[in-house]
Amino acid sequence: RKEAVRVVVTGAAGQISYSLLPLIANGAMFGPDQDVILHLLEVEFVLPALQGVVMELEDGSYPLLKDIVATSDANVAFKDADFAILVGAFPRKDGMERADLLSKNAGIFKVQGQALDKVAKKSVKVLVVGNPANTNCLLAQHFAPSIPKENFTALTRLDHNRAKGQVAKKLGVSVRDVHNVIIWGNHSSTQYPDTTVGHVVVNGEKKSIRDAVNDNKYLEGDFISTVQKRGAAIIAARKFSSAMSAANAIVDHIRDWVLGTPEGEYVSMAVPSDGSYDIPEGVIYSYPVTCKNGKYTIVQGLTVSEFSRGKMVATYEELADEKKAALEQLQ
Ligand code: NAX
Repeated sequence: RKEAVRVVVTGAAGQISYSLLPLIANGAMFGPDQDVILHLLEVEFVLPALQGVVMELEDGSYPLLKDIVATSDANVAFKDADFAILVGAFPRKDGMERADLLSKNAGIFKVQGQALDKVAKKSVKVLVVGNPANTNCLLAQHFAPSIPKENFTALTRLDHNRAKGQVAKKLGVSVRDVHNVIIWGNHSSTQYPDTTVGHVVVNGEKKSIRDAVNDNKYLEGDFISTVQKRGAAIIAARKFSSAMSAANAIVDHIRDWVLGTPEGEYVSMAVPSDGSYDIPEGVIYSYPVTCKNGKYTIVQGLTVSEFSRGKMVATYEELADEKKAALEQLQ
């Protein structure tokens, strides 16, 4: 049997984790022959509730779940971690200033970055989910200089899956038939869901999404805003933010990163910008990627229209502003 992987989940008693932990324990993330050890991190006053989650995991009788560590100490949680899924973050409260939110989160991701640096495996793969996810990821990376920069990623797969879902619904096809939608930039309302590259396969025939939908006004208007505002629509309907779909997207992100993407298939991951598509280095930016052998590669050479360029730059500028504000909070 392969050695068990140690998977840290922060915010482990929260609502996303409640949907996520059973998926990790049942093999959806790493496959049916990979044992896992869950390291659950929570703030101290939530530890009693976390014990309830631990009991439920024990009662789940998951054959792949080898052990559980539950703690409020980051240096215990991140010890020897192979994967770190950072879900816990300080939530935005009514009337809270943006600077306040950035400052509260900067504190959290500084501590967790330092703990990763100190005690995690140097090969640890990090996925930040807690908002503002891209900038929180940048902070964790900043405070973990001994871990390769490219190991730090943030979640835009939920946005990617939402975009796919909207195209499928519009065309009355399965999401299985929709390929290579792209999310560029920030996991925020400035993200750019791009359908200029993707295609659909309908009745065995391959067509660009543009041709199949045949309504550019929709694809450059309502489609984009529906995806951008989907999170808010779910909060309005459910009174809680998306959790089931977020957990599912987290599994998709890590599974594809580790086990690879199907030939020719692009997925969206927020990763350190490297100058690709003229987005300057130094932010965590969502790009189309393919994955193989545990590594992601940014898809190169796609044609970018003027419309796309404007949106890609706007979401970059928001990330550059967030970075500046977050770094100021730390001084
Ligand atoms: P919950 O409020 O249900 O859970 C968060 C948990 O994190 C709480 O139990 C809290 O005690 C814990 N926590 C807070 N600070 C912590 C710390 N320093 N260390 C460890 N645990 C800590 O939120 P939930 O609905 O689970 O959402 C979690 C985060 O995901 C939020 O920031 C949310 O905005 C973000 N999301 C990001 C998405 C993405 O696509 N990137 C989509 C879903 C979600 O909105």
